[in-house]
Amino acid sequence: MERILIIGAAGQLGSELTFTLSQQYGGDNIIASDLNPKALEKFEYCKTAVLDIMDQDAVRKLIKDQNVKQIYHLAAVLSATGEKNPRFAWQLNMDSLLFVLELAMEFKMDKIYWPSSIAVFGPNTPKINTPQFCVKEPNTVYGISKQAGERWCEYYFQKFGVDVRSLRYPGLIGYKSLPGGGTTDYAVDIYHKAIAGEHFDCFLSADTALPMMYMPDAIKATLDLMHAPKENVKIRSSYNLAAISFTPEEIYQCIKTHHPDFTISYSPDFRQAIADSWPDSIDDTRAREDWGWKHDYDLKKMTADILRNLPAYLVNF
Ligand code: NAD
Ligand code: AKB
Repeated sequence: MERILIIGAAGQLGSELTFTLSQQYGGDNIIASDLNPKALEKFEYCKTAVLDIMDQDAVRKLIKDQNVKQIYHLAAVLSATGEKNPRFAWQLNMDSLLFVLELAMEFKMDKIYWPSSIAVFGPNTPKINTPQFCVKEPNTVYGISKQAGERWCEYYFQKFGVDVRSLRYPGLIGYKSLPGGGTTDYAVDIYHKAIAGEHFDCFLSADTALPMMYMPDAIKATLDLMHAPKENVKIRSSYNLAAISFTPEEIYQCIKTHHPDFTISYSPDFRQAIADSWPDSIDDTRAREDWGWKHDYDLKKMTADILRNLPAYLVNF
């Protein structure tokens, strides 16, 4: 039996991607792995493994023992946390990707998935409808690691034929796990505050527009890309991907239509500079043309869905 390994499965993206992969391939064929043993308890429907991606012997052993043929490598330090310990962020984000790409060659893997981010863009990038190919010059360690990672993915594809696929996600918004240290994560936290009946103090200014996406759309995009015929995946660095763009004030006003007493204040901190260096909106024409990407959720539909479903999840946090 050929298996799929998810590294960093217990995070925001992995928690939901692992569930859908288990539905598609059967839980016996999916191994959810993470550094955090406690967080793996939620995966009762698939195999699990406590695994540090930096422990090369342990990763090799698991791949061999379990006949792993696909890897979704999600473990990373995100933008805001990365700035607190840049050398560690570089080491984890870069060394782990290069290791996974080497493993793909060593074990003749079918496919690898590795997410990039809008953090590859920087202050000199066109801000509106940012094109697929343009000046990048990221100025966070997270963005630098994602840009370098994209170059390595394309290199391993062209030089060694590794079938590695990637998306430049915008800020991902889900309600099934807690924020993981990103600049866009205010848009996750704000729903928790609204449901709890608490005031929300936003670390970005009211008018900071950023590209965002609801998690079900992100899962759909990821699996559409991974299931696309190889010849349709024409970009081997990473695809621009877009759904919605909004500001903190716009998401607040949308939540307020459900919770009229909800209040907000704005206290921009170091994350404001990170957000200011990123695009307001993204042109994802290539993803739409090459493998048929289409998003389902706008701000209104996403907000209604989160506010309807989050209360039932809160007992698990
Ligand atoms: P997250 O921080 O929520 O989850 C990361 C997971 O990796 C955590 O469960 C953590 O325990 C695990 N991990 C950390 N170090 C590890 C190690 N050494 N070995 C094994 N596991 C380790 O992150 P996320 O939001 O789920 O993001 C997943 C991926 O998607 C990342 O590569 C991130 O850069 C990318 N991405 C996320 C977003 C977003 O908005 N969430 C946007 C763009 C790109
Ligand atoms: C972050 O804010 O760091 C992430 C991302 C956009 O990559 N959510």
